[in-house]
Amino acid sequence: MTQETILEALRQAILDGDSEQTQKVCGEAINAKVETPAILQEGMTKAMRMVGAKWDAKEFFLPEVLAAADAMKSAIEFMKPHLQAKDGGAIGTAVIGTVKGDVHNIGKNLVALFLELGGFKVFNLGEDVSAEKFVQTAVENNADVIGSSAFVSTVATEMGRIEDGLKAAGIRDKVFTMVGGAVLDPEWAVKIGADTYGKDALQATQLAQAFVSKKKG
Ligand code: B12
Repeated sequence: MTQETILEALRQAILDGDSEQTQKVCGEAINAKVETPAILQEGMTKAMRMVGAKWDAKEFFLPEVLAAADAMKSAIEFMKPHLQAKDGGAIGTAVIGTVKGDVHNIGKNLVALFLELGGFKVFNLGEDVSAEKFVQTAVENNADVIGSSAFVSTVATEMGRIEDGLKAAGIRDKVFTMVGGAVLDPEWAVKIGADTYGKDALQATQLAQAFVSKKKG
């Protein structure tokens, strides 16, 4: 099987919401020495984008989306031990979560995984996380980067509360704040005073890496 055939099979397994088949194809991709960035980007991430498009086009409904989300979770679990974070210890500490009132976690978990692969120690706070929890975790762990994710526009205001909380804690100038999620855009980051908007997990990781390398000189 060619690399493209394997990646196509992986996307199909996720779209079918078939967790067992998803893990089987991930195993085949590893055995066939498909590069892990291709598995993550062209296989897993692209599949979930297709799920999003099918949802928007009303071709997929709740059961299909939930099954695909489960398959994606099984792919992340399967891939974790096969991924090697950069050698030489963590390059920085990142705190990431989905804001209060929002339960979407697929995109956020991909960003967490990519940050880990990019050399960060990651505190993944999960979903429905208050601004206070983001700030407290950042203070306690001397974080370099805070990434907040929102997919429902009405709750994205919680991201502005993270900015306020960081200022109140006196650490706003020590951390790099990134926001992301399907319904946001770069203007939102400007509006709430975040340092950047990240369009995907790869860009988020590159921005975070650029910040820490500048900070640590
Ligand atoms: C899957 C899904 C669900 C699943 C979530 C399962 C899960 N475990 O996450 C379920 C079915 C539970 C769900 C529920 C709801 N959903 Co929904 N959902 C989606 C869907 C179809 C796909 C989202 C997704 O996972 N995409 C795949 C990921 C991989 O791609 P991505 O989102 O682009 O993520 C990348 C980037 O955004 C970025 N990124 C993500 N986070 C971060 C963070 C940082 C810091 C950075 C830098 C980057 C970054 O990197 C990611 C990886 O590359 C979208 C539609 C869409 N087109 O996106 C709607 C969507 C997000 N949902 C929507 C809504 C309205 C809801 C509900 C309110 C529905 C309802 N009426 O009950 C509830 C929300 C409940 C709540 N309080 O949270 C709306 C939001 C609309 C809006 N403007 O607010 C959308 C856009 C659908 C629509 N067109 O109406 N949903």
